[in-house]
Amino acid sequence: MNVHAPALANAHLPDQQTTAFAQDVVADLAQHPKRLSPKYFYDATGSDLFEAITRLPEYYPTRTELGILRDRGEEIAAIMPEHAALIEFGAGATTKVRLLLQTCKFAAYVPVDISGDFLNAQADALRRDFPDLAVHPVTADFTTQFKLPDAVREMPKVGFFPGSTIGNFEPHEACRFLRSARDILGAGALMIVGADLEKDERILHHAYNDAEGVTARFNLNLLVRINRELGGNFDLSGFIHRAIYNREHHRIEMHLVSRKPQTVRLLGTSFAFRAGESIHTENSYKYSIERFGALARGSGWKVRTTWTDAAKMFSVHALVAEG
Ligand code: AVI
Repeated sequence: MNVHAPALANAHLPDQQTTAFAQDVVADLAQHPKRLSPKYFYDATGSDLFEAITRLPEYYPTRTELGILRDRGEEIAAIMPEHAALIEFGAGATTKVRLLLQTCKFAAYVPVDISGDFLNAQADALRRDFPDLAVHPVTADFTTQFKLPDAVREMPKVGFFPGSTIGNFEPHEACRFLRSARDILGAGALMIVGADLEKDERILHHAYNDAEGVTARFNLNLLVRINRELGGNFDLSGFIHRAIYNREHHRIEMHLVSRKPQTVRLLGTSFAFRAGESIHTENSYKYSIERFGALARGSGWKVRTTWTDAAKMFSVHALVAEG
């Protein structure tokens, strides 16, 4: 696991989740157009590939968001309540949260993630490095209504959802997630959310069509995973990665496009592909500051402050939960 995509991940699936994976794949490949959920990108290989993506020269979001959190550290610290609990929705690499924990003084940290083993390993490392911080990991799907630990119930709450993972939700899902986060954190809580900004389409194109082909491998790894875990027989050379910017919907779309007519079998079902037919694997929505503000307001939050980098590539929003 890694940076922040893992917010969508459930690597090392227990059996119940393998069944969900199988059901989702069979149902999604039967759709017109065919699709697959981006949450299944993040097996061990997919997580490593995503981490490699975050280091690519073309992929600006990770380093730009880190730069904002670093450069605006004092301003961010200034609006944090005292003795607060920081609740991170999805827990990937701890780079960003470590930065926040260094600049702001939190009493407790609650990382929430579906992968318990991973979470506990991260929690142990944080306890070692921040001995005054109470760390209370919660194993749960952070998009659902999970319960906060009793130990933080009386503390002021600050949510943290970096990485522009919100952009991988459909707008109605993003709204549902923000509403649920507000219900969990309570009125008056703060929430720090990272969101990728709309920008020159060429920059977006290169960020998702990198010269080294790492994003292509990341996308194709979904088929590798289906072959391995669900006994599929996808011919990897029969599909190519395609990422395009959909201007109307303000999103990068990732697809796997069949190079030829072919039939793929998995779990006793056959799926026929026409030449040029695509499997839609991911949307990555890009928000203007105004559209993100509208999303937040429509989901029970008020925008308190928005920070961007000088080139306006990425935004970090501080939201306040309405009563
Ligand atoms: C995790 N998420 C914010 C990434 C994004 O940019 O939407 C996932 C990704 N897909 C391709 N490259 C990176």
